[in-house]
Amino acid sequence: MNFPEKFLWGGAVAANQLEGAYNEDGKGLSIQDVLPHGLKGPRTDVPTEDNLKLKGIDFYHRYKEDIRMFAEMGFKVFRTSIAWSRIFPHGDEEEPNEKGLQFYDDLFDTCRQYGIEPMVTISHYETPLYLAEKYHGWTNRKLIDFYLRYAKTIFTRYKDKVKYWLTFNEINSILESPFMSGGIPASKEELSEADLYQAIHHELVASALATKLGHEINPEFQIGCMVLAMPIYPLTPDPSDVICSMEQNQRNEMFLAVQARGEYPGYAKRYFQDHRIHIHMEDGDEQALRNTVDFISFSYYVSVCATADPKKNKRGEGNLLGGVPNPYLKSSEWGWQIDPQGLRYVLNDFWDKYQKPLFIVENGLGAADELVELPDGTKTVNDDYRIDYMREHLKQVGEAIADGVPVMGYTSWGCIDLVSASTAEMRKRYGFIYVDRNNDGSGTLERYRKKSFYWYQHVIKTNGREL
Ligand code: BGP
Repeated sequence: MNFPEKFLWGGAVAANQLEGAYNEDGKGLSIQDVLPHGLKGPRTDVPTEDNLKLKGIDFYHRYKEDIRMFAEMGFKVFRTSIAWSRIFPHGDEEEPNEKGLQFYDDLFDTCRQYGIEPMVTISHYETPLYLAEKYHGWTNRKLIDFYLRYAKTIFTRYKDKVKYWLTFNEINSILESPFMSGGIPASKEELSEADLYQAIHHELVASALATKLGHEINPEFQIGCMVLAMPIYPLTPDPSDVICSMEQNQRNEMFLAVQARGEYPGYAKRYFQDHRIHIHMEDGDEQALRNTVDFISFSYYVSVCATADPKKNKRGEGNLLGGVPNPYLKSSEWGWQIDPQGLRYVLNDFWDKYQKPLFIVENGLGAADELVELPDGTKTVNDDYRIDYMREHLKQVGEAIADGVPVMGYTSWGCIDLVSASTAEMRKRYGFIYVDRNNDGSGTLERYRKKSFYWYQHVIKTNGREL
């Protein structure tokens, strides 16, 4: 496989899923601190002990050791998020929390020491809880100002340390999870489509204005959008299924179209009209949206199908969006269907439509690993299944590059084991590094190199020539 010379190999995480230290050094509560069971269970009023994220994998205190291990694998880039509530504990303060800023100074300095380029997600499912409770999250236009104040603070502070920025993690997942994704304290069923799309509009304006602001602060910044990419294939060649899949794809992809092209596409305007959705726009919003991103980043785990036939329209497991299972594909232990070729498809599709460089910022296999002891006493995980998964996906990235798609890099999800987002458990592991922590909260937090650690190290060393 021929990967470009400067290809950015690395791994990705999110603050709330690994840092822990949920109330240290002035950090405020985030929505994750009251979601002990992820999307699968109810919210609590206050943080409760069964919430594994409160301690995470204690990255807040152990990041130096962890980054050293990433460097040992040869990472060129490390994607993490800044926990918004470390910088602005409530979200609406005038002044930031210095101790929170200091933590990320140290973290980025450590990355740079090892020649690892940090990539920062500004908002990764961790809106300050106060903004959710007091302002009803992104349904409130005031969130645009709070977000921009936060963005300005971190852009200015880290302008010489961070070059790559992503505005919102999986921005389109708000369609399914308004609370986790948009800080809106309501379920999908409770929220009207008018309020949902108003919140989306606020996020899109915020993302565009942050892109503009970032470029003013440092013209060298590379600022990307981040979407959940999930091709929706027609379940059969019946033209009604084809149109059904087209419309469902458009619903997810509208976010990308606005951020990459700078305006709402025709199909979105039609959708708003047909569904009597009136988005309240203020003067200057349309102009603001024209600040398009420098590149497109996305997560890719699954593909699904769509059908116009109500009898066959049965939703399967998998990812935050989801759809009808594909009869040709196998699933992971958590029911997520595995489709390496779908990644080549997405890369080609996005490049053809938007003509912006692409970055795969999440991909990987969540599996229950078994820690075993080798004769020499060291412990490891023989995760050949993870290696197979990643090899097959990387082959397809190579195919897309051969198709002429400009791919900037690849950061595998959860490069070190962390708490899962949808189910908030430790048992579902993605890492090259095993962390001794279990669903019941027990464990020493020791780190162990899995077999995939050495495999990925070799992939990076050979720049993907040997997978
Ligand atoms: C994406 C999120 C991540 C992440 C990943 C895996 O949707 O951006 O935060 O966790 O999916 O999902 P899970 O942790 O539920 O297995």
